Amino acid sequence: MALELYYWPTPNGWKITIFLEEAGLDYRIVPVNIGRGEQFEEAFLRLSPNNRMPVIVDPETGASVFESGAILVYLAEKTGRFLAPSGPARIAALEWLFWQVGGLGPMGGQLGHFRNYAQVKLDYAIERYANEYDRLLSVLERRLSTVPFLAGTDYSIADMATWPWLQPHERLGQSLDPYPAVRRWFDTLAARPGVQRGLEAGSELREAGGLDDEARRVLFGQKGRRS
Ligand SMILES: N[C@@H](CCC(=O)N[C@@H](CS)C(=O)NCC(=O)O)C(=O)O
Repeated sequence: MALELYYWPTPNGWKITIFLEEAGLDYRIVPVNIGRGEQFEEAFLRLSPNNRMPVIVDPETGASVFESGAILVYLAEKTGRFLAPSGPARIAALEWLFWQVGGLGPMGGQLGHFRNYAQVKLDYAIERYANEYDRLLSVLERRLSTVPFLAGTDYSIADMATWPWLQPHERLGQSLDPYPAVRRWFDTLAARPGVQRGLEAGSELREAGGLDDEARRVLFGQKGRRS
């Protein structure tokens, strides 16, 4: 039976479509239009107490999992792929997975907000998050100068979690030019058919459901639910 993926095509969503495509799992996208505020609906809150996508529901086990890092671990354990079962490679994958979820994702998200969406341009905020995103790129550079993938020798869920937050680096006003090892790793992943399919998954949803004025108010406005 197909896994259900509650999803909208954004970096946090792509982490999961990339895994599902790489592993060749059968899944069905349930769109959660975050531009229109569907993440705040009561039925969704029962699956995702933090009102955010992605979420998966596995009809085979009845499990419902929110938070992209937890979903990736769940899927890796379900399939026995992209996460070592024990030992140093597993710990390394989890280190970099948590690094992404706790650092690169939120910093990239804030940078995107202040650079591309905020109704008031705040130079201080843009500079703060740009510096932090850049610092995290230099952390990646040190790691990827010594190993081909974040967990070491093998491609893992840590790479799948991190790549989607580098994919929009140009839109975030950042360059990979100072980081040759990051660039090599970025291009290696970008060339993988599974990554390309993950990035494409549900892209038609975005075109069909761009942000209208009300959605912008909810997500980004001063009086919206997130202000
Ligand atoms: N820590 C969460 C973050 C998820 C997240 O921020 N999702 C965004 C889209 S990329 C979302 O649902 N946003 C809706 C909102 O901000 O109200 C995870 O890794 O799953």
